[in-house]
Amino acid sequence: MAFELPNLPYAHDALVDGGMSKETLEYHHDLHHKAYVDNGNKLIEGTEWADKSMEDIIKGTYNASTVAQNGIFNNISQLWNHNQFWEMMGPSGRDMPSELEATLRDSFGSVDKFKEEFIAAGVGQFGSGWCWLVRDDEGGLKITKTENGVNPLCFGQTALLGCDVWEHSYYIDFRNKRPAYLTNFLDNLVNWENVAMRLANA
Ligand code: MN3
Repeated sequence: MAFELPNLPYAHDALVDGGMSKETLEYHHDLHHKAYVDNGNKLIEGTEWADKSMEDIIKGTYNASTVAQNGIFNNISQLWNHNQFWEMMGPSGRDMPSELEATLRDSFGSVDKFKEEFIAAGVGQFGSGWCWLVRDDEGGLKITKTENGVNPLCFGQTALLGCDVWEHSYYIDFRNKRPAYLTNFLDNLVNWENVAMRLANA
């Protein structure tokens, strides 16, 4: 069965107050994300992956040795990444649940330290990719960065929060200022309730 482009969980202009424009979401969701869906569907058609879950495809094609498998990985992992990304954001003005705040304090020393490390990972990712807050298989929280479409599923980790640092994610609103985009993401865009829910379900 073919994968579908999910609707955004909010209106295209819902994040404007949080610093992400309607134009960014129109390009990023309606065009970039859709292209991953369309290309991914085309590439898996008639292959062993045609009726597999996104998760199985991502784990099964990560670091594969053929160009065809790499193409499937790139598109299906980016499809999955963006499905998570929209859910991880929301209209601004919502507080971090206190349990999550306590967990971040225990893991990183303080919420500010967590933010510093997350931003440093995103800034330090050379070229296209993502930075993540993950829960590893031993239950610890850590911050990682990945290139291109690679994501925490590839390493058996649970994605709690991820930020897209491909230029298409920030060039309309922040031009070349990736650090400002990352700071704004954490301060004004993250849906912390979604992060807390992912942690509770991990
Ligand atoms: Mn993107």
